[in-house]
Amino acid sequence: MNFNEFLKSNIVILDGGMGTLLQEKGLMPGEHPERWNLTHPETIREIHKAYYDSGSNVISTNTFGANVLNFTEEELGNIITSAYENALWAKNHTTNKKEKFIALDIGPTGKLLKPLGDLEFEKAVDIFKKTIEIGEKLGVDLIYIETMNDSLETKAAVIAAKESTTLPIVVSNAYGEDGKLMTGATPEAMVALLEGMGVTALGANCSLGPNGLEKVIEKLLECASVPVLFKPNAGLPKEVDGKTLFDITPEEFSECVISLVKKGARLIGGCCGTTPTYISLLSQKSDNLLPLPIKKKDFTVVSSYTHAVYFDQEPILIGERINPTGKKRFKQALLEKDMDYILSEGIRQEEKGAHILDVNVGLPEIDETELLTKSVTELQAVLDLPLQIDSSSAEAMEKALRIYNGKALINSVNGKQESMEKIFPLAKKYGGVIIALTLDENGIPETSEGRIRIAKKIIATAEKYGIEKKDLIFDTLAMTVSADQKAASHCLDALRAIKNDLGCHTSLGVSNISFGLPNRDVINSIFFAMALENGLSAAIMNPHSSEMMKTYYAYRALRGLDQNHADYIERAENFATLSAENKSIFTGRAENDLPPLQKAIIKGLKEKALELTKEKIKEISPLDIINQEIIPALNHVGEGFEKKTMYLPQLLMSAEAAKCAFDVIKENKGVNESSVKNGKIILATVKGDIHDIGKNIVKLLLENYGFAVIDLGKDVSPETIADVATNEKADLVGLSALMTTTVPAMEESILLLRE
Ligand code: THG
Repeated sequence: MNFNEFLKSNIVILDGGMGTLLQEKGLMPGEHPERWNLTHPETIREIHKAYYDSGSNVISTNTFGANVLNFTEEELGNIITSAYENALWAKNHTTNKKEKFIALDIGPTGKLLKPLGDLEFEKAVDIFKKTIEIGEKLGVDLIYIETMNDSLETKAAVIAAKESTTLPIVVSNAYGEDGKLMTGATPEAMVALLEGMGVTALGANCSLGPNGLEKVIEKLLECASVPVLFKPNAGLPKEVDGKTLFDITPEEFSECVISLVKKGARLIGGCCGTTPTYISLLSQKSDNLLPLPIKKKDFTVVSSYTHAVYFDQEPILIGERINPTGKKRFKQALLEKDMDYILSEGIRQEEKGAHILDVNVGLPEIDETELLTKSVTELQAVLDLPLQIDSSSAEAMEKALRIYNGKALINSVNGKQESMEKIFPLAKKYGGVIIALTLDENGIPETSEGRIRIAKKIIATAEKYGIEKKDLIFDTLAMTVSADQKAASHCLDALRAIKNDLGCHTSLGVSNISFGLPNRDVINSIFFAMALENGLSAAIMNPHSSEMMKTYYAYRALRGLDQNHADYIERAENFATLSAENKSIFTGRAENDLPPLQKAIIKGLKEKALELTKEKIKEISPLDIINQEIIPALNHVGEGFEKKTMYLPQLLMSAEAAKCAFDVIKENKGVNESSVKNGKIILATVKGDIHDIGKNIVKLLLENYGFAVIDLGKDVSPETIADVATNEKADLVGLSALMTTTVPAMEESILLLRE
């Protein structure tokens, strides 16, 4: 039986922790656990066998950090080969008579991807590919991508797997105390992204222990249509007498995990700190349980790197402003690659209440692929709305969908064979909800019947590509009424029919309806209301139009979508002043009361921060800029981070923008370095660990707050740390590590420092 068949009707028992067991067997601080596949094969075999013996159906190879960042390609081949052989030995020697599988284990690279860190997306894909290709050739049964704490890196790993194998892909993320990934994704966002890419199963591992992850698993079960995995730690690691201990007993552990199996979790096991005893109890307790059926959910959902947007509850506003049509200034910005202009256009629409942003940067004279990719990346660095990628170039569309951090809206496919052949494979590979225009080789049918016929054809063709109806949103084409009196009626009739008869979601480029007429806002907003009444799910519109926003809030109030009319009442006072063409956030104070430089830093706009600092430095002293602008802005972001209204990516982008401001100040000879230094701090990732994300973030922030930071890098020996700390007379030493196996190296460094 293959893994997919087994998964269909069974609760799947995974294995438990590897690292903690290796420490007990003598893995030294700083030693790579993966190397033990070669140097201590018997130990690895015995651990795998112990897990199979205790009832595991799936064991994961000892390859968590087996990638080209940690090992040379030659070493890597040997390590993965022996890791597989060790797993296979255990499979052949266990007393366990159940179905058994071997998963190729893939852990995170330990680096942050651009723009947050310095790892290129495609480089990350290549790193994962090298490992997966070796595993695939050896004959593993599935790919297990685990402990991923960033959505973009997760996506890179899944792309690598999809491009190197047809094996089942199981993905597990590490969620924090706030129920989100380190870089901000909610469980709903991860389900959207991963299901969009067609993974076999998804879930959560590591982190806080079983109870801390309960809510995450419940959320995953609520929105996922694929089996859900649960593989928590035995609590959090503690260092006692040179031993790493975990505080949750096998009894408590299995009780919690089993309670979630009863709610629908299908693949269960343990992570750090769990042993064969834990797995044995899990296995026994699940033996007499029947798996709950996996229920298909019918959600139409897109996501950003932080959150999912569902199309079922409320009308969705898609901002239309990132589009050169009819906008001279925007065209100029595209030609000059003026990213700040494009980003500001995005931020302003977000502030006006758009839920999704359409991104169209197509001009005949530019390299659209390059500019679209760049725009998508940079927009996602400064705002967290899902994007609708709008391009007629298949190449640009593919590149943008590939690096998009989430599940995108795709604008658009139509009923032409050529269009469907181009777009559907992209949506299948990268995920996405597709806007489908009801036109084909014969143009736009006049009647609503004609448009519905095309919609049916699109649904049927999509199905052949494995794309479900729920991932299509139909656009029945708003054409200007100034050219055809009946244009609005035909469009709305078709819209209503598609919503009611085909049960599909709908979208319109509302503002098209008024091209060529005066006072377009009036026509647009009334048409918007008519469309909403006829079943419009989403509108591509101008969020700066007060008429449109009034219509939106009034519609929600009238249709009972606005509890106690709270949103309507909150804005009612301002409806008069919601001017159509508001001032730029940088010149006026239309948006809020923050000064421009602070705002630029908070929003993470580097160029803007640089420019504004250059201007400011002519007016006030460098120290005043730091104290009155930069530090308050950083504090603002820091508070948002604490309150969980802002996430790591925003914090990092702000820190980068602040750095740009500091660079200007440093260049200005008025300040000497020491006048802004608060103290000297040494940072290092401890021996044996290459995961330096945390360290790098702390460094950036400390530098911005005026500390002198000496960064010793990663995989640093206790001796080096102690030497530099003494020689440099440091005020403080900061140590970082990710893996449980490096906890002892942390302790060793601290002991030597104390000495
Ligand atoms: N369906 C889908 N996608 C679409 C459309 C659609 N994308 C493009 C368009 N139609 C929706 N977007 C816009 C963007 C701008 C305008 C109208 C629709 C617009 N611009 C003013 C002009 O051209 O005169 C310029 C405004 C300004 O200068 O500020 O009206 O139907 N799937």
